[in-house]
Amino acid sequence: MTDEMRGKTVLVMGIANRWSLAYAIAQALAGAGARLVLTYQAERVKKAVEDLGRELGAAHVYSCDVAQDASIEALFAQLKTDEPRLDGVVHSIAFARKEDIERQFIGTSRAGFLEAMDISAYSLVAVARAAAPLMSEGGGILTLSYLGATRVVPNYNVMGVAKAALESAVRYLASELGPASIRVNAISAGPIKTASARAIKDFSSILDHVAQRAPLRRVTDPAEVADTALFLLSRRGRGVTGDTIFVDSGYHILGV
Ligand code: 0WD
Repeated sequence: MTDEMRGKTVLVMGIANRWSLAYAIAQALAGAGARLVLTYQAERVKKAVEDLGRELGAAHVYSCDVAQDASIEALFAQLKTDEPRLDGVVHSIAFARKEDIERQFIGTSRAGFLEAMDISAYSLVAVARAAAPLMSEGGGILTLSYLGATRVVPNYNVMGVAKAALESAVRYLASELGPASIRVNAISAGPIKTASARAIKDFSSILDHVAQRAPLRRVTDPAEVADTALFLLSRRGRGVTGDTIFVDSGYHILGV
């Protein structure tokens, strides 16, 4: 346990349950002394996230549906009163319609494409815009991506296109927010069994494949993602912005 985040306040968006990557990141941040503010998407997960918030010693737990501008506005209006200074934001949110990731990519519906882009990529832009004025002493914004952004991964489909947009948004945001000392980065995590991942057809065969082929010969542990998140959000990551860092047992370096 360190205290590199002592005195820092971090907003963590995207905990749905104990298996969420955002939960592992929140644990690492709390362990390093950060003050946490958590958000949950909807009533469905409210109680679970409030319970996890208590466990983590979070200062506040609010609702925020990033598909709704009014919900983002309400969250940041509340934060302005409760936590006038933010030092970090974790955006660990993605969504694609099941039918759109199950069928061939060429069959993606217009509405499904837009919805995946809206929630999985545009929401980072909306959240960064709302958070930046509260990051008066600079800080870090972090999102989560996946190899499917730049390579074809079976059944990832429209989500891969959304992750490509997300990684590009990271670069544009980093360029614009850099002068305010706000760094924006992504972690491209290897496949990890979470609720979102289970929605991807044949996900367990992807896990087996990675465990057999990745240079480290194992799948990614959420704690490894969390430690890199801590690095990026702390002073130790102060020279890194606009980047996508792979935490995937090295799988992405392989050709065949
Ligand atoms: O293998 C994996 N699990 C990987 C995940 C590998 C690489 C990247 N990622 C990414 C995901 O694409 C996502 O961006 O990590 C991020 C977190 O995903 P997760 O931890 O794997 O999955 P999960 O625990 O399901 O968290 C994603 C959450 C949603 O959970 P549910 O299960 O309820 O859909 O994103 C949130 C929601 O809590 N979310 C929203 N939050 C606010 N507003 C919205 C929304 N409209 N939609 C989804």
